[in-house]
Amino acid sequence: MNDTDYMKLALELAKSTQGQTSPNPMVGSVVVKDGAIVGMGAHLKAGEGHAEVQALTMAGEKARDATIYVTLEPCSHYGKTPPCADLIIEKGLRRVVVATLDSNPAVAGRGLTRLKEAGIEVEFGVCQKEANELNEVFFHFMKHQKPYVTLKSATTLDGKTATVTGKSKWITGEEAREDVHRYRHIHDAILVGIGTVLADNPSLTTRLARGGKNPIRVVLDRSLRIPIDAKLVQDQEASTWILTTEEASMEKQKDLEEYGIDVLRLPDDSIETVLALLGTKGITSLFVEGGAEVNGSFLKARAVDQVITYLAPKLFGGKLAPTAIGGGGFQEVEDAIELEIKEVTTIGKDIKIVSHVKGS
Ligand code: AOF
Ligand code: ZN
Repeated sequence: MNDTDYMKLALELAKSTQGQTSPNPMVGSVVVKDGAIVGMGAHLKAGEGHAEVQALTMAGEKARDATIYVTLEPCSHYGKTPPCADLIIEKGLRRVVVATLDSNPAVAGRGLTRLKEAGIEVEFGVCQKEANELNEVFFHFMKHQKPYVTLKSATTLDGKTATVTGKSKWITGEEAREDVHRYRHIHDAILVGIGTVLADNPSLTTRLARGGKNPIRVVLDRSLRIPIDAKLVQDQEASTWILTTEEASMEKQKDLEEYGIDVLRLPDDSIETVLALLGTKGITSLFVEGGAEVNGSFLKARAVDQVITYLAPKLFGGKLAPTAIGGGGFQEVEDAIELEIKEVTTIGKDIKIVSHVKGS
């Protein structure tokens, strides 16, 4: 095993915590002494020990003169937990191998500096690309203070989300629908427009065989049209935030609040305002499940970072059958949102395409 092998192991440990560390990054760590692994660990949950703390606790006295591999620069600040750089110094490690920098302004290179100043050998950049990809959401949030936005759609091969008569159950198969639930699990929040609530009465929870975390459910509803008997209001399955405007009735707001729903009034319901609000509330990742109008607003606002498209081998046809992204659209070809395809896979009988918006 060389440096890259150990770092890959640390990356695997980190990856396995996807969906449970927010707003913190996923971080893994391995401690190696005389060619043997003496400790390993991952950061499991915000507020709990960092990856280095877990791995060093396992290593105990063996940490002295050992090498520690960490997928993210060890922290140098007091957050909910004390600085990992200090712990590494105190435990007497000889060498620290780090994949990438922590862009948290409270750290941002200071962790590495502190280790070097203590005379510890620091190796930087092993598996850096993989480490950056792993925590894309965290880095995005640190940079913009706004959630990383993933827009999901499921359509027929001719791009339809329903037939001309509005029938949409089901377009994609079971496997693809289960994949959507995995995305719900790893997101802080899921967002739909009031049109979708009125049309589908969705529950927007995570339903996976082995359980999973429900994202906070966010509904854009500028005049509080949501029915009190909607599942989102009644089921008490997850936190639900309804983003509305001053035009909404106070009385309706009170009715909703009695069910534990958070009604948040915004000066306007532009996507920019919505994302800024979600950012201040610590939402690092947002899964947008439409419908077409809301998807269109996100597109127009150029507020999408990742697009997940499921394509079912079916054709609905029909000029008036809806497509995934509505709204006004762009006038010019040059205005198009340019995507870079990252992954094309088959999932059950369907095709899944993961693409990233260029430059986001
Ligand atoms: C590490 N190792 O495993 C993680 C780090 O509130 P705290 O104390 O948990 O600090 C959270 C910040 O610490 C987080 O924003 C990020 O900068 C860093 N996360 N650092 O050395 C870890 N999870
Ligand atoms: Zn730390």
